[in-house]
Amino acid sequence: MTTDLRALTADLVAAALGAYIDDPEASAALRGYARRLDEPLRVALAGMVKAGKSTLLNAVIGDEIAPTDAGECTRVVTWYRYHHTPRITLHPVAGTPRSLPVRRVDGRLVLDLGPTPAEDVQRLVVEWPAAPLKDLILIDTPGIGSLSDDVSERSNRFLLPEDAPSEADAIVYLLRHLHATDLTFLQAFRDAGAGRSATVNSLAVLSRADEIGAGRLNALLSARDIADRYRNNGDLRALALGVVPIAGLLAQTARTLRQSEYAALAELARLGRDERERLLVSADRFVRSPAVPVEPATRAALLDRFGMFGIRMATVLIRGGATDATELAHQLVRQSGLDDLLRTITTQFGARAEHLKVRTALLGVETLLRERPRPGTEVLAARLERLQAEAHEFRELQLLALSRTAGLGLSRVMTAEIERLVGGDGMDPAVRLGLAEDATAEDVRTAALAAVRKWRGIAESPLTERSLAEVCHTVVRSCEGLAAAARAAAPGTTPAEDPASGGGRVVALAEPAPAAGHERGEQRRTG
Ligand SMILES: Nc1nc2c(ncn2[C@@H]2O[C@H](COP(=O)(O)OP(=O)(O)O)[C@@H](O)[C@H]2O)c(=O)[nH]1
Ligand SMILES: [Mg+2]
Repeated sequence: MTTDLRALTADLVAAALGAYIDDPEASAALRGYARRLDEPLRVALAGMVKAGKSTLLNAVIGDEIAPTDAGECTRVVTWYRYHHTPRITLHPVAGTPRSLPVRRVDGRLVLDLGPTPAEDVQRLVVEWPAAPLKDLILIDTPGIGSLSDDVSERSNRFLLPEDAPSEADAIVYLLRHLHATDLTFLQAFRDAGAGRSATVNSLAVLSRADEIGAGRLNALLSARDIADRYRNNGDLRALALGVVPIAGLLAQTARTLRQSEYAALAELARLGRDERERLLVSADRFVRSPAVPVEPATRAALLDRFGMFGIRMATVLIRGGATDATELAHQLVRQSGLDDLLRTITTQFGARAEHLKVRTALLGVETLLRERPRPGTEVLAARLERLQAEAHEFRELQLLALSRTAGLGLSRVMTAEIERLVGGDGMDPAVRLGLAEDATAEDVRTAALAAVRKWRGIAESPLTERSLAEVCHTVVRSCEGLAAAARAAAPGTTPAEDPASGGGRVVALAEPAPAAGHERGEQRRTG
């Protein structure tokens, strides 16, 4: 089904290219949409200045290739894509692209724009042989902040162009405290993709989570509580598919941990508990205290790479049995929240990558047809409309968006179930059906058929309003798809029972929706 949708979309883009072949700008855009369909999903990291975007990007890639903190480069939109050898290319606003040298200082990649001021750079493209980039194109964006600022304007122009779909198919939005600016931006990003295929394709990250508890070991737990509160907050809930806390600096350091750092931390871990705690009272005390078996310069370097929270966590883990650098790195990554984040990215974006890419391409064609109609393009517009209306994946996304924004006017329980069934908690069939992770294909099929009966029963009840019946039909289609896929996955099971034969039970309908404060199924597991 998805392959069909993608092939149909590619055909439509090709047909549009035929119609606009003498319009260089339009045909360049269309060729771009065609190429995008074949490339990995584009995920942009966005958020206010110093939210920790570049640090998180390094953590995901597992290498320090995105510049952090100040510097000209952090004012430029930078793309990270897979290539078997490292390559950096500067694309100026005007003129031909040029290569930049690949140079590291102290393990960190240095992006030097040379004589070109940041204003004149359209984008930097860093191609890197890092496995995670095979599945995702990551885009680091300058901070969003005050609207008058030229840096944030650049991000806005890139992520929210006025006359084309966004260059990013989805965003990971980092925030430290929920700020009005964050909500305004997320709203604009969602509305930029509005129209027929309106959907929610942002994931929020509560970043720098270690700072929440002033370096205490339970900082991540507090962060998780805050993330849960945000997740249930009406405003953010309507704009993001989830809220995941992360200690990005710790994740970055863990993914690039050096043997010498392990050795120094092991030395600190050997100190008595009281002595260690006295040392970790403040950053200043940590670096300056005399008579510590680790040199002050080494301590300062550890502080820079780990932060106080990371040092405390690492020494505790070493004392708890992390006996080498590999094991420590592994445990720190888990503690940082990176595993949870990657899992959420995979379930929310990875499994939907095809739909999100198709959606971008269709939005592009739609904009073009609207802004530059020509004799003969009505046929294309009709084809586009049919595709958007018929593709079930889009109906699911629309339903999810409707539920998250206007609401469905149903009880919490029913709303949560509908969202789950159409993939709001992740696209895994067991998750969608509320089954345990190790559910067999037969379990999935049985549950899917039961859901088909239930929702068809509701749809057909004379008490059900038409708008709700439409919602139910979408849910039924989703469940039929899940049942069919499970049947294909488990050949040799009994022939499918006909879901049409099931007389559904009518359940209580349309309790008034609660104003806010949704309790939703926990979609993450703590590592
Ligand atoms: N304590 C702590 N500091 C962080 C974390 N993530 C980033 N930082 C620091 O915050 C500053 C800004 O980070 P950066 O990634 O450049 O933010 P960006 O402007 O959003 O790209 C840097 O000094 C980072 O070391 C984190 O998880 N914990
Ligand atoms: Mg940055």
